[in-house]
Amino acid sequence: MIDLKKCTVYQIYPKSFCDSNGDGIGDIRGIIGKLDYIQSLGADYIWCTPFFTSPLRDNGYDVEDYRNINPVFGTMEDVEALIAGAEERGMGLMLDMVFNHTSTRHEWFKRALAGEQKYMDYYIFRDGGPDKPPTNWQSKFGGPAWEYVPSLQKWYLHLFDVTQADLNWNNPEVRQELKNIVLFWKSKGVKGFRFDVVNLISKPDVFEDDNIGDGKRFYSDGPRVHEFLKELVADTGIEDMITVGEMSSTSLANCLKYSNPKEKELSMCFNFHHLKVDYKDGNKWELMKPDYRRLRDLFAVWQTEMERKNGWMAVFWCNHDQPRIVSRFGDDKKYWKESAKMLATFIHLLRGTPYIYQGEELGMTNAGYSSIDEYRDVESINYYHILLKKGKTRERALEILRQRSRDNGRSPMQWNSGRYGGFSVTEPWIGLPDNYKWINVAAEDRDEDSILNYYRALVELRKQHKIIQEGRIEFLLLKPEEIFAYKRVLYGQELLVLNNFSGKNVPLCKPIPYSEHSCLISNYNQAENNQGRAIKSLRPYESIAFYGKY
Ligand code: TEU
Ligand code: CA
Repeated sequence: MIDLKKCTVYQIYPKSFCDSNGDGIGDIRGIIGKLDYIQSLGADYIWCTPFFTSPLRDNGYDVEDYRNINPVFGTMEDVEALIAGAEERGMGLMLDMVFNHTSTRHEWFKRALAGEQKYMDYYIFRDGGPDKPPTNWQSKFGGPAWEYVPSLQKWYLHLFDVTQADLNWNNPEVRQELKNIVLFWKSKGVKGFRFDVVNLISKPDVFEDDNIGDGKRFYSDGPRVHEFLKELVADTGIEDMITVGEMSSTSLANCLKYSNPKEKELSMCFNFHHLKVDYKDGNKWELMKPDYRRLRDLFAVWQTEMERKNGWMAVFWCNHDQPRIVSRFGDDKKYWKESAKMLATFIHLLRGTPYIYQGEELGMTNAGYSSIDEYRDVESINYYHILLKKGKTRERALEILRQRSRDNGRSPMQWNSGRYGGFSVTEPWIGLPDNYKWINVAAEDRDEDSILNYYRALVELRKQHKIIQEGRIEFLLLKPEEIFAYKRVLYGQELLVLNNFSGKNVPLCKPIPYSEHSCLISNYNQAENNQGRAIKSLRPYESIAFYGKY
């Protein structure tokens, strides 16, 4: 059985990682060429977002064939070489299983559309006239969650894009098909799985209008979700592999259940509550400054409850759906380096399994696209038009996208200061910011003080210290609220982690004794600490972790 507590996962978005054949699109051979780099970070697992056959309406989250590789990304041989190459370097590959929905180009859906009853039962079709969808639910990408099929005189459910039809998990045949897909990849030597929006798979028995929301309260953590997960895991024998469920609008109580080893569901879950603290009234498309107090409280509650009830968390700031963290909760200008390192320290010393999303380890920033033509993401483009319709000016709508678009996390990986950041020899499918000239792997690799080398140090610390892997967690809700402080405790040892989430000098309510040998890691030179033997305040975005025995 693997020891999750020691592990760090590196996430790759293949389309934007490295282009090996000069078509402007990242591919699997590109990843293979960078395995030494990933190993140099100390990663134990690589989670690759989907590269299966797909029309790429949603960049691969619209799967047409779960057992074949999209030619744009490579071949099955390439994937086998990737698995083997990772293995040689002591890393395991985790694949992304998109099981809530398929592309409408999937064979099953085509046969459903042709009226084959067996396959209609694979999806969620409901009768009704063309004028009124079965419920008023909204798609996560904007617009109604139902699409009418005139030839069948029925509607089908799609919680995401209209080309992503939701599967009917109540049908045992569907569950069997999905288990077979997991078994197929397991037999290829894949070491773990990420399950896409897996808490949405169980829909209610009765479909009713949601008069207070978009419908999510009826299908998030739905009635049979735990049963379905237990069955999937048991019947595919993956309980000892690393598995992570992506949970959309979930609850702490449900995540405790998904991740408690006794339940034999998943190793851990992603939740997104901490990445909504800058949504105004919960709306992603209304800008607001981050509410740091709420951010800190959320971590405090989730971390302590997860420990108390034996759950396990994936801890992370970034992924392919999120803006870049240094631009969001840090400062990507004046305190770029300090804030990127501070945000990293905070996450990597928590209780849980840390995830690093490609480029995060360099302090990559939001992309800064200035025209709608530069965007590629279906959600961003849909919402741009929705925002205009709601009366926002073009400038305002673009400002909102500049901060909120998923494309911020999808600009090409910045490898060097050469043309296109070394990502490709031709113009990439999506643009990259000018800062690739100094924010890139080559430059940071040779700079001892770089964000990249700081991430390497953090990953190594987790491997070295049991207290980081297993220590109990205790949040210190100090004043002011920009100070995020916690302790990890393990048999007479203590690790104290202090982080300043602001660009100001912040006095601590009580001085912390300091000695040089107790400092495990910091983003400032502590020797020049002006306060002598005690820390009385933290500098802008300062982060420091002390280790001691008592
Ligand atoms: O994302 C699920 C999801 O709901 C979001 O993170 C979504 O991008 C956000 O709510 C929009 O505001 C997963 C994948 O990570 C994402 O890339 C896919 O588009 C989505 O599922 C559908 O498969
Ligand atoms: Ca390519």
